[in-house]
Order: sequence, then C-alpha cells, then structure tokens
Amino acid sequence: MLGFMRGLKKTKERLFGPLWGIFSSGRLDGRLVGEVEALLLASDLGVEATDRIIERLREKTGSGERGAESYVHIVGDELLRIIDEVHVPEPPGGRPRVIVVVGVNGVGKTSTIGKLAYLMKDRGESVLLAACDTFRAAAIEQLQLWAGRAGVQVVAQKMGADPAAVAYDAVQSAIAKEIDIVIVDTAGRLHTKTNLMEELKKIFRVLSAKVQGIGLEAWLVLDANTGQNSIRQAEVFTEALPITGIVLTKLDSTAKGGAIIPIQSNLDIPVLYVGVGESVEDIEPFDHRTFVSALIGSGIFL
Ligand SMILES: Nc1nc2c(ncn2[C@@H]2O[C@H](COP(=O)(O)OP(=O)(O)OP(=O)(O)O)[C@@H](O)[C@H]2O)c(=O)[nH]1
Ligand SMILES: [Mg+2]
Repeated sequence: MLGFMRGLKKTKERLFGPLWGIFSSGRLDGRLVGEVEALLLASDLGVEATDRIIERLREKTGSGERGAESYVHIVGDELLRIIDEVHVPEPPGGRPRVIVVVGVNGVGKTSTIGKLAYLMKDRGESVLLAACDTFRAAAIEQLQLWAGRAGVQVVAQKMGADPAAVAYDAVQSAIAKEIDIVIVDTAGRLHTKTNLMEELKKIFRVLSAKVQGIGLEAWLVLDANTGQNSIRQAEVFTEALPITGIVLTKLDSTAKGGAIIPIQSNLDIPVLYVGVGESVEDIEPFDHRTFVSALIGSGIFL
C-alpha cells in the first residue's frame, strides 16, 4: 500500500486532486460533468473508461445529491468494475515455472527481474535467472548485478550466444537443482524488430518442444511514462507470444498512472506488478482495490 501511495503521487496530483476540487465546487450539473470529462480524458484513463464514468455521473445530475465524497466513489466504483472485467488467466501448472520477460528496450525488464527475484525469494520460492539478452553490451553483467542484490544465481553464456540455448540450459539447471522459478531476461532491441520477435518466439518454441512439464509463460514489461501508447507497443508482442501478464514500471516517475486502466482492458491482460522506483524493493503486486483506493485517496474500496 505504501509503495502504491508513493508510486501514484504524480498521478494523484494530476487527476484526483483536481477531481475532488471540481466535485467540491458546487452541485453536480452539466457544466461540472463536462469539467470532469475533460479532466479524465487528459489523465490517460482512456475514452472508454471516461465515457462509462461520465454516464454514471450524469445519472446523478439534478438528483439533489451532494458531497464530493459520494461522486468520487462513483468514479472509483466504475474503475473497479472495468478492472474486474479483465480476464485473469490461471498460471500454467508445471515445474519449474518459467517466466520469459519481454518488452522494448529500456522499459525496465532487467530491473524488474531483479525485483521479482527478490520478492519471490522473500516469499520462500527458489529462483534462477537466465541471461538471454546476449545482444546488448553489458546486459549480462547488469543482470548479474541484480541477481547479487536479490541473492539468486544466474545462468549465462558469452555475449552473442543463442538466447534459446541459454534459456534451455537455465531450465535444465533449474530442473536438476529443483528450483521453483526461472525468470528469463531478454533483449529489448536487435538489428530489427522482426529479428527480435523471431528470437523471442524461438525461446518459447525451444523450451516447449525440448522440456516437458514446465509452466511456461511470458510477461510483458511496459513503461508507465508511455501512457496509452503502450497499447500499440504491446500489440506487437501479443501477436507473437502468449502474454499472460503485464508489469508496469516507473509509476513513480509519471502522472500517467491512469493508463493502467485502458492498458489492461484494451489488451485484456492483467497488470500483475507495478514498479515504483529503482531499488530492489521497489515493486508491488498490483491489487486493484488498493490501486483505486490509493488513486482516489479513500480507503472505502479496501
Ligand atoms: N523510477 C523508476 N525507474 C525504473 C523503474 N524500473 C526501471 N527503471 C529504470 O529504467 C532504466 C532501464 O531499466 P532496465 O531494467 O535496464 O531496462 P531494460 O528493459 O532491461 O532495458 P534493455 O535491456 O536495454 O532493453 C534504468 O535506469 C532503471 O533504473 C521504476 O519502477 N521506477
Ligand atoms: Mg535489460
């Protein structure tokens, strides 16, 4: 909860501070609803969520009902409803669980992997990392640094090695050591985008064909600063791979946190974790009730 509060500071300042202001300024009428609509649209919640919220508020105009609190709760209630409609897939059974982490360059894949390893280890699970970004100089060392912070091991080969071969090695090693979770770091950029997608697909293909009984999944990392444009970015990955979860990073450095809503509902993939800073502890499981409560500054949905 604390992390969420901290992480959403800028988003709250842009959205829910002014929203309380509008609702407190008088009776809810057409003019106020218009102001709310402009604010919601400007805050990255997306057209669909904005339309739904505005429709709910319009039902209340002229009702004589007063009080900023009750209107803010209508907003929060509709946001929860929208997130609740997102399909949450069951994690695949099988052992070890193998999570291939993908996303464009610089979104925060490697840091997220370090943070996830730390979090999962803290929960009592054993974790092994696979250094499959063999393209970018120093990527392997960067993952090793994060592994050191999290207190977990890395399977790596030389720069330029075949990422699918590294992933295969890591999974074999995890099976031999009875490790619970393998997290696979991947490149964010190759010579071309097509190359990158082919390489990611190959990691998937090799692992599913060559090792039986693992729980293979792919998570997509998106940078919250990209706002709703992340949806287009995500589509390239969702066409290539069966993405079952999203990690939204850098929530602490943007006012575009509202984009969590359209990203999930447009892609129909849940946000599983959010990144709220640059240290190993700066990750939070995404809980939609905590999120909405933190966003609107009221504990009513907890
Ligand atoms: N403020 C903030 N910074 C973050 C967060 N997550 C990652 N970063 C920063 O984003 C930058 C890129 O992070 P990386 O983990 O290297 O990103 P990447 O996706 O692995 O990048 P490539 O390997 O080049 O594709 C680093 O400076 C991180 O410290 C976050 O939640 N909050
Ligand atoms: Mg990286």
